[in-house]
Amino acid sequence: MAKIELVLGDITTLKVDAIVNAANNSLLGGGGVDGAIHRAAGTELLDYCRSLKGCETGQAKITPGFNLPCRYVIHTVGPVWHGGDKGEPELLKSCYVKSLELANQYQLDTLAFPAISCGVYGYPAEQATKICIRTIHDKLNQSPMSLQTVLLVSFDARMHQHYQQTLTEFTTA
Ligand code: AR6
Repeated sequence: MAKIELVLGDITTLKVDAIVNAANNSLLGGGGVDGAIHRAAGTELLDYCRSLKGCETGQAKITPGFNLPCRYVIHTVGPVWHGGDKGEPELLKSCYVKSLELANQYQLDTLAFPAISCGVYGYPAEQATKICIRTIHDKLNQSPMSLQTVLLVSFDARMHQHYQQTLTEFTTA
């Protein structure tokens, strides 16, 4: 049975099969985790991303990791938070589902997610972590998946605490 683990740190340093990027629709880089991934991967990633012609919100596309220690980067585009009644929960869920499906398609063992939409895009952390953990748990249980370990990576202690609380609530419910 695949496991979900929480990590506090920089996702670009992880030696996993793939890391997920919280990108924007252009897939041509930006700030936050997207900027960190492009800086660490090198300009080859940007060149490759140009050929992908962007990505819809809630969808995901895969690229090599180039200079990163991971083999692949799965780029997904989270929703911008507009109060929660503009389809944000469904779109955020879709980011996790599509990323997991790509990982399975590539027969990956280990995948690391940042807190998609929880930075610049303003998704409330408590609500986002619930969607994240529920979706990953259900997906890992529903279908045969190659994935053995899914890491949920937080860049700061506050986000990490949200994940810890949500995971505890989820496993004791
Ligand atoms: N490792 C792990 N997590 C990180 C890292 C890192 N190196 N750096 C930041 N985070 P954000 P979004 C956390 O803003 O909200 C970009 O400009 C961060 O603390 O990166 O989906 C894109 O191009 C937060 O908890 O992504 C888009 O335009 C989480 O990653 C836009 O931001 C997500 O924050 C996407 O916004």
